[in-house]
Amino acid sequence: MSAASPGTEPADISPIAPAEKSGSASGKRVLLAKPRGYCAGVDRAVVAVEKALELHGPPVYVRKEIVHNRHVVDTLRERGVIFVEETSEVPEGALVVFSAHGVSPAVHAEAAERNLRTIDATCPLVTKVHKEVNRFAKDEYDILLIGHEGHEEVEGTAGEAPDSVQLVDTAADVDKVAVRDPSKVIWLSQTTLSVDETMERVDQLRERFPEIADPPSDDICYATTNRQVAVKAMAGECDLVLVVGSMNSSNSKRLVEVALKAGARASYLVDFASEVDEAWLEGVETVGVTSGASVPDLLVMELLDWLAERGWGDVQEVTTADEKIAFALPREVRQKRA
Ligand code: 0CH
Ligand code: SF4
Repeated sequence: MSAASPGTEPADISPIAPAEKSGSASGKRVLLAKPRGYCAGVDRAVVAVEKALELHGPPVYVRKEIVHNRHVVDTLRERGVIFVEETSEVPEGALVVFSAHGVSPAVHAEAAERNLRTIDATCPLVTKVHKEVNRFAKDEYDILLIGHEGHEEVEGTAGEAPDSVQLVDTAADVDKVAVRDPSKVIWLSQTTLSVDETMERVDQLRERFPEIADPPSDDICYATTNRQVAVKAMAGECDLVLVVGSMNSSNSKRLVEVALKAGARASYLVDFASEVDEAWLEGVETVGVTSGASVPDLLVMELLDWLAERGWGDVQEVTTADEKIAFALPREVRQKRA
């Protein structure tokens, strides 16, 4: 995996806002990670729902949260989206969008049985992992899927070939795995994991199965990797790292863990600036700020305003990558776009 040791690349640090008198004089500053926030898959999924609302009018049903972000979900709900847990809750013939995290073939089949009109907003990089599962299951491999138990993405991915896939979440799971032929084993992963922890899990798997094959290309996606590289580059200089993101967002939670491991003295996940506890700022000079891949940058700007009001107005952006990836919208909303 090419991203096994992120954090070693040089970071470009540049001021993006003039230092406030109170901030710079007191040593108070903010390091703002770049890249942060929306990835191409999230942007595509959210725009797909917005287009569905425009084209078909409310209600538009969405199975599960379109992305794991409270603000995004609440905003779309206000605009007429009805979020459901399962397609069985969607009225016959209605329009349902599948979330960015992907769904299993069983969910597609159930939607077809109920004559639902569907828009699949699964990120193409999640679909890529689904295809890998299919390919290796056909070749009779045992697939060890590293990921978080109960997470929607691994449910969808494992559902491609449930008899061939075993989930490996904790270190203890490594001992539980049983394979048919140790020379035909491959590991794949959820797209939004900690890069370093995943490689630890792979090392443990390789101790048990020395011939285990690596994925044909990285499953942890570019966005997850880049956000971890950026937070690593600044964490060592930070007394506190604030990560904007929701509690059920795997990639956002990983940013807190990565920040702490990379040397931040403290780190917290907040949905909104209003959730920051002023006590966290006691004795703090440098505050790092970043956000998960499902977080609109508006929420980060609100946090920067909140910090500026308290003396942290000197903001320097720490840039470790320039992302230019964009995905075409799902066919159903793309065709009618013009
Ligand atoms: O990080 P997770 O997978 O929990 O999801 P999110 O916060 O909605 O971020 C977008 C990732 C979507 C699928 O890879
Ligand atoms: Fe796609 Fe990665 Fe974004 Fe998930 S985090 S939606 S895999 S680009």
